[in-house]
Amino acid sequence: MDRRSFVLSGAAALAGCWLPHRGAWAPAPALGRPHPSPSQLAWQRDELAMFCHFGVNTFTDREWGDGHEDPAIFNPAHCDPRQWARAARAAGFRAMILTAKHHDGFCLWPTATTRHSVASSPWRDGHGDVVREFVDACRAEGLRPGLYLSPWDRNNPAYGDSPRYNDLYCDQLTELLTHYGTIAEVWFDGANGEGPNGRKQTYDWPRFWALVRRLQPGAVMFSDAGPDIRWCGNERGVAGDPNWSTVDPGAVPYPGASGPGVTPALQHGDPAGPVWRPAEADVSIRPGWFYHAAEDRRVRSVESLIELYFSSVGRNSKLLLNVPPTREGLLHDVDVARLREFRDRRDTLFGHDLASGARASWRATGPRSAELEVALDGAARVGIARLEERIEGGQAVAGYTLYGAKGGDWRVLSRGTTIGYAKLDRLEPVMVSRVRLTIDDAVAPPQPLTIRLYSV
Ligand code: FUL
Repeated sequence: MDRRSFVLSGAAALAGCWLPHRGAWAPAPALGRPHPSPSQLAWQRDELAMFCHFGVNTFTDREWGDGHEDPAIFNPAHCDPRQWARAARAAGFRAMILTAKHHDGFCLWPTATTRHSVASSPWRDGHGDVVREFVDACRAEGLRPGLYLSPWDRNNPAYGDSPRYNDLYCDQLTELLTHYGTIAEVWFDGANGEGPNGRKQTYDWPRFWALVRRLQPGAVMFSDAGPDIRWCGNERGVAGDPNWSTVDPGAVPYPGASGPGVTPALQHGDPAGPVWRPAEADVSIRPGWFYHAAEDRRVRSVESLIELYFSSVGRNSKLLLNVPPTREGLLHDVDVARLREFRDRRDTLFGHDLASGARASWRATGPRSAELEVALDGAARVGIARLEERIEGGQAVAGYTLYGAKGGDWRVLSRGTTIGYAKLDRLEPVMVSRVRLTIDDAVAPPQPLTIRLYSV
């Protein structure tokens, strides 16, 4: 057995394997229905993560660098990842992900793999390490750190020379995953463009994934094709409805796969899918991913951020909201203020659960149906419902109806398909003293779930 198949088989035993006949990665078989691993559960419970796109593009005012940038341009005067982390924490975010390398190939840590890095920049006299400051800041503020390492590299001469570049990419992953403590999420972009020589690269995904699994067994890996977390299929922060956390791994076999079935598979998952791979919804607080001064007046409004919360967390997904540092190396005041307002608005909306402590009764009404009735402490005006399945055992609900009553007459408040970790429904505001949730359709016997109710 050569080194590579040894690594692969080791990782397969730990957490999954490559299925050559399907061209897809599958996790180790779990007992019973697909359900989240402890790392996937922790990922989902974060609900909110902040994305930080930072690098040479910040200084060139571009979105995609071409790899010819002079490292001398990277010189943030007041680089302070602690300020980023404080703003994230104050806004209720629980994780943060940094672009350690974007498509331009410039590395934000002093890598031994290339000179195209902070070590060749004037920042901190070439002795700086953004990744180090970033992970330290995350830990100081109680956030779980994640790293984005773009496979597409428009600077490195090895790109397009597939085995050589795959080795180099693995070396970069190894540096990032062995020098900086525990990493919660590794973010793989599916972009696969031409390298400096105009050649295209064939990525060795099974090898990359097995390496991450071996070096950071507790990290979740994100990409179009997981293996742990899938892309939601758009960069607008909108998860599908329905949104199953289970997938058929053959539907999106590798990152960057295209075809008519790919976007629906990413958006909706598959109720019959044998693999647990929940969707992450990434979107930027500004039009671009990188900071551009011209966009200072185009930062999303608090209403828009609340919409994103409903279309991501409220649809069984997780919101990865990009807030890009400026050329100073700080989050802009406008963005910081908006994050704070986002938190305040959520506190106002979700601060008081009218159903908390209420009497609830649950009964199965058939093999795939059930009913939950909640009696409130008197009548209350409700405007939002949050429904939650206990996903530790998997996801079951495929169709539901929520009813409310004040006296004897029940009226429909909302109808939906999937619930999963959380489903948020906006309701026509109405006075109710009792609510009833009927599970009308499910892919497995439904388990007792939770209803939270809020006024507006
Ligand atoms: C995309 C990249 O091309 C964008 O620049 C950005 O990093 C986004 C999150 O992913 O695929």
